[in-house]
Amino acid sequence: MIKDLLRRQHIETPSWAFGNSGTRFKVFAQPGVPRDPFEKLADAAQVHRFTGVAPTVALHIPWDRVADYGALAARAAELGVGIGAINSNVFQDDAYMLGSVTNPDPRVRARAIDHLLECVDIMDATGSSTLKLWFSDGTNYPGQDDIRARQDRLAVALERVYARLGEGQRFLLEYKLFEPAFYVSDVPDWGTAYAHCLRLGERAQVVVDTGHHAPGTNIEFIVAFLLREGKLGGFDFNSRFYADDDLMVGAADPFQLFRIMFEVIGGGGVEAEAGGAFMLDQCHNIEPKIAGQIRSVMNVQEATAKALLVDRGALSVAQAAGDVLGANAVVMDAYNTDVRPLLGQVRAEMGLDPDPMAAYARSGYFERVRDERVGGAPAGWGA
Ligand code: RM4
Ligand code: MN
Repeated sequence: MIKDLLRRQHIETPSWAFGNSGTRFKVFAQPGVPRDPFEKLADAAQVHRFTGVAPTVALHIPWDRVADYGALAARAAELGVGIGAINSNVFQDDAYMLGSVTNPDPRVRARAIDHLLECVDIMDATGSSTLKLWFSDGTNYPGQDDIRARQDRLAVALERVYARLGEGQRFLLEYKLFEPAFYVSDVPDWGTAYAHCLRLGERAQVVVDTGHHAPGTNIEFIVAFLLREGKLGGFDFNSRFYADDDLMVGAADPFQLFRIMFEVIGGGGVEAEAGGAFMLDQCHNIEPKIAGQIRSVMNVQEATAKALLVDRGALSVAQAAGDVLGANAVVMDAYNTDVRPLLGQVRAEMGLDPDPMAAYARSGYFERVRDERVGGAPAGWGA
């Protein structure tokens, strides 16, 4: 059963992870970086080739704008991957300085809504079922704008997008505590996202970006609660030491990732039918990108395998008996198990190399694209 779930696990890679990224101080250019969305798909296909569990790629619009989305989807299929969530981007135009869908200027709001609707058109053209909405909207200073009016504007925009969704489509509303807004964020936390989604209906769900909370926030509680309400649409996985660091998931706190997966499994969210999207949302600023994605996928697999190993029967008995130490020991036993041999076996049974990092390094793919991809503009933030 455990092996079966691990084989069927589905982790989505983000197209933007393959482009150059950085901080506000510097974007370091790396060799071999894709120049267009087609090359990003080729890199994402490598992650799937060596892990076997990363069959879809999320797009970011306009970074991944192409003339023919049908052709992009067809190329993905040729490469053995599919198009995952469409991520809208209403945070990089000058027009959005004071917000997008919550901007005090109705013309800016209309422009932002048009973009969100265009993203649904792209879902239609690519066969994507999921729209991910993240708004950088907010204010920097007390009094700058009316908090309640901004909520009203947000609600109107979400209604418009919700009404446009077709059969089998949904949107995920993402929250973030702060940044780029430093005083009020219009969707700062899961409660705000949840309340908006609840008003709209089943096709609106919350997405938990693990880097978007205040330090010390108990993310696994949020996961357990949203799953119970049928409102957990998925994850943007990454890890952080300080704020929204977008580091490789499981790098900063593998125990937290395990605790999250433990709640996901407990709530039935690991099964494909539950519809949760397990997406990576990361930036590999200083490490090689494809290998960074492979490592991230493996980190999620390891946390999942450990969480699957928890002896739920023994745990229930200990919990019912009020055996605090016994219950905790059941969970810690699973966490402290080295699951790497098990995952190696699973991969071998899938016809893969048990060591994806080494297999990728041996494949020569990086050297090939490094030599081939000369000229053109490397993809990155804003491209
Ligand atoms: C945002 C948010 C979105 C992601 C962008 C790149 O902070 O996490 O999900 O699409 O970054
Ligand atoms: Mn995110």
